[in-house]
Amino acid sequence: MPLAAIALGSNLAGEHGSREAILEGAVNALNALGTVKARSTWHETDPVGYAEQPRFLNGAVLLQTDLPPQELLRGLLRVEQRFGRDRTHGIANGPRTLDLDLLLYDDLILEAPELVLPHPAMHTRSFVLAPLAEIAPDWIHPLLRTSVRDLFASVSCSA
Ligand code: PH2
Ligand code: MG
Ligand code: MG
Repeated sequence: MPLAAIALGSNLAGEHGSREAILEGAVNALNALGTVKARSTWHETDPVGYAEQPRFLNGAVLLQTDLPPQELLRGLLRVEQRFGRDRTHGIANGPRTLDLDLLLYDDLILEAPELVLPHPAMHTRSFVLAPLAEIAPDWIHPLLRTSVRDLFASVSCSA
């Protein structure tokens, strides 16, 4: 069965609880889309890009799933909505209760309008690679032909 790597992030507590409660709830909700095979610890991170926003709690999970990638993506968007994600207001890349990004899906390379795999920014972001390296250090990025461990080492050096 296919294995997907998913990044989680939250920097807005609210009616759905603290950032940690939201991420824990999201991990539980992911079990409706497949089986969570591994999960990282939560990492407190400074916002990257748009900087005038609260710090993030970031993590990663590995999900074994029967869903094809686009259906999995739709499932992730539904989980984001359930935890109060509102994409109709606010700043792009601004504060959010929950962000779920599909990073990798087996060794699939895909460029569809709604989904690009591997996630085009994953190899540049230590807030993605640090948790992912805890649970999938040997996963080879299918375009860069480099392990997650080595990608993380590269961004750590340049940071
Ligand atoms: N997500 C972003 C933009 N910047 N910074 C951190 N530290 N963590 C994130 O999850 C994050 C970010 C867009 O999705
Ligand atoms: Mg994101
Ligand atoms: Mg996202």
